[in-house]
Amino acid sequence: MGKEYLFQEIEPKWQKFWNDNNLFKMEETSSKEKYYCLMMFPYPSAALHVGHGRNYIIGDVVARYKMMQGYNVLTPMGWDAFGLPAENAAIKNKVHPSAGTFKNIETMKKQLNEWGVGYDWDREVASCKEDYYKWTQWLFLKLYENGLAYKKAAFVNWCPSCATVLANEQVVEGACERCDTEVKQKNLEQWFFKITEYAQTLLDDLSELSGWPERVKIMQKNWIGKSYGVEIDFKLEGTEEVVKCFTTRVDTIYGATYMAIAPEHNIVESILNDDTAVNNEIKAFVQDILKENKIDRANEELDKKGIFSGKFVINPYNGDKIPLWIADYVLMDYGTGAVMAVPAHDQRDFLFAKKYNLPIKVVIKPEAVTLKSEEMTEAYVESGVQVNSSQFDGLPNAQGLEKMADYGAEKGFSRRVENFRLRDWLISRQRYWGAPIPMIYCDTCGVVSVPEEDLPVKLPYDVEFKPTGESPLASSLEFVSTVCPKCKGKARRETDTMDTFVDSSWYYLRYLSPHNDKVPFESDVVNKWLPVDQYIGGVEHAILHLLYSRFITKVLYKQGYVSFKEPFKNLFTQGMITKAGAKMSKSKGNVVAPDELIENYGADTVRLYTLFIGPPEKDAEWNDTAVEGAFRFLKRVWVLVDDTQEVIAESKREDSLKADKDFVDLKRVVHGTIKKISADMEGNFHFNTAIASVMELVNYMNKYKDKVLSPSVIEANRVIFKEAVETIILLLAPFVPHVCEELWQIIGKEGSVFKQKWPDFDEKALQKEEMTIVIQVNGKLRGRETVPAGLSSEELEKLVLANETVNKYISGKEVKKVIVIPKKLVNIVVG
Ligand code: ANZ
Ligand code: ZN
Repeated sequence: MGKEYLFQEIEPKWQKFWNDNNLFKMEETSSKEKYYCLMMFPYPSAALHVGHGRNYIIGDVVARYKMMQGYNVLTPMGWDAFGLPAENAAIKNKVHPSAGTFKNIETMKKQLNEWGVGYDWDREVASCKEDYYKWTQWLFLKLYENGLAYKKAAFVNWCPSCATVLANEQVVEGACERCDTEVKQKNLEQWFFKITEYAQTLLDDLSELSGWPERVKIMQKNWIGKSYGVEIDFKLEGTEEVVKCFTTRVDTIYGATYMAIAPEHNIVESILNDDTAVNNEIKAFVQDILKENKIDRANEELDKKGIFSGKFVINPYNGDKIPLWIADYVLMDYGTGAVMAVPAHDQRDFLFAKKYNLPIKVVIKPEAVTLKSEEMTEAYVESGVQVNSSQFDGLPNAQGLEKMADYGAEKGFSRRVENFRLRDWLISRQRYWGAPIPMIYCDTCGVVSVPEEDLPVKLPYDVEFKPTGESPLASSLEFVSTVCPKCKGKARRETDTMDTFVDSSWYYLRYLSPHNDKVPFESDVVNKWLPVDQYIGGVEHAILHLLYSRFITKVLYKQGYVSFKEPFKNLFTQGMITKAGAKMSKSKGNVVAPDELIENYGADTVRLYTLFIGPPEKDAEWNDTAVEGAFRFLKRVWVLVDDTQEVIAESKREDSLKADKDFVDLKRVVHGTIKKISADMEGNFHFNTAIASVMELVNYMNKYKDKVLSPSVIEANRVIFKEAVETIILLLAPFVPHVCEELWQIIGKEGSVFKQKWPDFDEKALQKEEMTIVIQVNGKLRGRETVPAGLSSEELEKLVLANETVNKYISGKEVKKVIVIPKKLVNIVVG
C-alpha cells in the first residue's frame, strides 16, 4: 500500500514485456478467428504530433480490444516511403532521399513505441526498398499484360517549381498543393492505368460496403460521377462531318443557340485549315486558351472565354443552324468535348451568351408563369413544362426528356449513353524517388516490358535528382542504356517512376508475406486474411487511395490472384486534432509534440486524453491543461487499486452470508458499465463515452473503500468488490495499457492483462433488486407496491391478491380475471 504511480518506470517495463513476449505477433497457425486491423500506410515524416497520435492510438485500442475478445489479431505497420516530400527535403538538405527516409522511419517507430502502440514489426515493409518495389513493378506488368496500362500524350498539370506532373487532386485552387506555385498545362507522353474500365464495378460495389462511412461512399460516388444522357450528332454545315455532343438535358435541345467545343477538339484543325487572317487570329486565340489550366477552365466562378469559329452546325431535332464556338469552359476529356449550349437553362451558357451577345431561347418554363428571355437575370434550371419545343410542347420536361431521347434514337441522330467523370489514372512521374516503370524502348521491337525474372528494375542510387522537368533517371546513362529483352539489341529504359499511390494500392497484401521473394503475396494466405476487418485512417484518403486500392483489388480478383472483390470491409475515418481551431501542421506552427507530455505525465495519460477528447470521428481541439485531468484520473485508479489490493488478494473467508444490498448495487453498476462499454467499443468506436463510464464507476467505487477495508467485511461483499476492481482494470486496459498491466500484477495476477478475456456482463446482475408496480381494480388505480425484482407472473398475482388495500376493494366479489403486465402493473377484474 502507498506505492506511487511511477509511469516513468512502468511504461518502458511493459513496452519491453510486450516486445519480449510477442504480444502483437499474429499466430500463423491458430484456431482463433482472425481479425485484420490495419492503419493507413503512413508517410515517414520527420516527427509525429499528437494529431497523428490519435490515429495510431485508436488503432491500438481496437487491436488490444480484439485480442481480449479472443481473436487472432493481425496489426502490421509499414512505410509509404517513396515520394516528393522526401525528395524535396533531400534537395534542400543536400542528402540522399533514402537517408532522410530511414531516419524518419526510426524516429516514428520510436515514437509509436513510446505511445505504447504495438505492431507485428516482423511484418514491416517500406515501399522504397527493393524487396517491395520489385512487386510494385510486378503489379505494373500485370496491368500491362491485361491491357490496363498504356501510354498516351496528355495535357497534364505541371508544377514548374516541383518540376513534376500533379494529379488533379494535388492541385488546390490552381496551385501546387506542396509549394503553392501556379500550375501549368503541359502536353507529355504519360503512362496511365485504365481505371475507367472498372468505373461501373467501383460504383456498384459501393453498395456492399456497409461498414464504410456514408460520406466516404458519397465522395467516391461523386468522383466516379456517372451521368445518364444523350449523345447527339450535329452536322457541320455544308459537310458530312459530324460533331457529337453529350448532354444530360436533351429536353433543352430546342433551346440550343450555339455549340461550344473544346480548343483541343480534333475538328478545330480541319475547320481552321485555310491560312486566312481570321483563321490565324482564331488559332492564336486557341493557343492562348490552351495555356490556361484545366482547373480554372472548369471553375464555374471564373469568367469564360470563347471565339466564333466562323462555322455553323445543324441541330438535327429542328434543322436550326447554330454558330460553332470554341470555348475554354468545354473540356476535352469529358463527354465528347462538345456542348450544345442552352443559355436559357444552363448558367455557364447563360453568362457566356450574355458576354458574347448570343441568343437566349426559353424552352422550359414554370407552370402558370411566362418566362421572357429578355428579362432573365440567370438561367432557369428548375423543372417545368416544355415550350417552343415543337411536338413536345406542354409536356413536363422530365417526360419531354424521355420522349426526345426516344425520338432521336428512332431517327438515328442521337442515342442514350452513360458517361463517367472518372478519368484514367495517370501514374507517370518525372521524379527520382519512386519505383521505376519496368518498360524498355527498342528501335526494332518498340515498347517491350521487362521480363518478370529481371525485376526489380533497380533505382540507381547515384543520380542528380534536382528537378529539371526531365525525368532524373534520364541523366543516368548507366540506367538508361539496356538490352532489348526480345532482340537483344541496344535499347533504352523508361525513365519515369510510378506515382506513390501505386505503392500504397496493394501494401495490405504484402503484410501477409513480407519476406517472400518468389511472389508478392500468397493467394491462399491473403484469401484467408482479407478483406481487412478494420481499416483506420484519415478522411483525406476518402477518394484516391481508397479508389485505387479498390481498383487494384478488383484487377487482381479478375486475374484470379485473390478471391475477394473489396479490400476493406470496415472503414473508420478519424477526425483531426486542431489547435487554436486549425489543423495541426508544422507550417502553421501549432504542433503539439507528444514528447514533453509523455515525459511529464506518461503515455497512458496522453492516450487517455486523446481518446477522451471527443467522438473519434469528429475534429477536436487539443487542450494542454486538460491533459492534467486525465493524469489525475489515472492516479485515482491507481490509489483505489493500490489501497485495496490486500482485500482483493485475500483468500476466501468462511462466512456464508448473502451480500449486503449496497454491494448488490455495486455489482449491478459494474455489469451495467460492462454492457455500456462493450456497446461503445463496437461499430462507432465511441471510446470517449466508454472512458466516461469507467470514470463514473471509479468514483462510485471510492464510496466502498472504507466498507471493504473494514476487518469485518463479509465474504460476499468482498468478492463483489474484487470483481469490480478486476473489471475496471480489464475495461481500461485497451486505452491505458501500461498502467493496467501493472495494476493487474499488483492485485496478484500473472501474465499479460491482454491475455485475459474481455468481461461479459451478467444479465441477471443488471436487474434491480426491487421494483414498484401499479395495482388496479377494474382498471382503477388502487395502490402501488414495491416487490422483489424478477418475480414470475404467478408469484406477482399471489402477492397482489394478498395485499391489504386490495382486499378492501375485492372482498366479497368474485375475481374474474387478473391481468399481469410484467414489471409494470397488475389489474384485477372483479364482478
Ligand atoms: C446541354 C445542357 C442544358 C446541359 C442544360 C446542362 C444543362 P454532368 O451532369 O456533370 O455529366 N458538358 C458536356 N460535356 C462537357 C464538356 N466536355 N465540358 C464542359 N461541359 C460539358 O454534365 C453534363 C452537362 O455538362 C452536359 O449537359 C453539358 O451541358 C455539359 F440546361 O448539355 B448540358
Ligand atoms: Zn528489340
